[in-house]
Amino acid sequence: PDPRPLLEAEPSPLPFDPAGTALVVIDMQRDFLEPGGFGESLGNDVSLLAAAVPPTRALLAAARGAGLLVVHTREGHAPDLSDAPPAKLERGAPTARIGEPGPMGRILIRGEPGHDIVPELAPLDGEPVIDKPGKGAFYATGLAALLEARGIETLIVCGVTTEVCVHTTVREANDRGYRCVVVADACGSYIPAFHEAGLAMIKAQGGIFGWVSRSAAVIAALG
Ligand code: TIU
Repeated sequence: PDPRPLLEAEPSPLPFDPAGTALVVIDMQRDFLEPGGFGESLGNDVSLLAAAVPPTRALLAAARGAGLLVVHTREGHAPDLSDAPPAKLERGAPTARIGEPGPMGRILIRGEPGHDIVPELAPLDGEPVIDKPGKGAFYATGLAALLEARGIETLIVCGVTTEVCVHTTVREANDRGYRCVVVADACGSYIPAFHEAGLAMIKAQGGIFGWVSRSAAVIAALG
């Protein structure tokens, strides 16, 4: 029999090997979570994302305690916008555009306060932070090389937003051969119906893109 412990998940439990698993925390940035940032500038109620913070804190503590690789991502662009395609820049109302000034600095620009990860979930020294110009964490980043070098085969994925950057990253990862377990209560969306649908899509059809679990189940498997 398989000696590995099982992680409770849908559509099925999966064998869990901490040495080959990374926690990937997607875009828990002030621009998305705090009033005055990019998310709010798009007309969103940013308080909807706050519920994901405590479960993510708990996941981080458990993953660090178990010695898992912890990877953080941030969506953003170089100050000269050279890594932002026109098709991305031209969208949004004039005040909501990437690179425009906002209350937390230029919107989604590296080095600006709004681009930072929220203080409650700050990366520890030595934890990789992947800066990404796209919605997915693999496009135009060093994530694939980093995971390969560490022998990672399973990703525990959480963050914001469920149907945008979490989904895109999970789809990219699934095609690259990673088992992806999305932590439902540690994800969030400005659009609750999209959060629910996003999770349902991942685990449908026998887990077509991956698995869906809860922070308590992941923490139990790590304990
Ligand atoms: N990180 C992420 O999901 N970026 C977005 O722009 N999400 C939205 O839902 N707008």
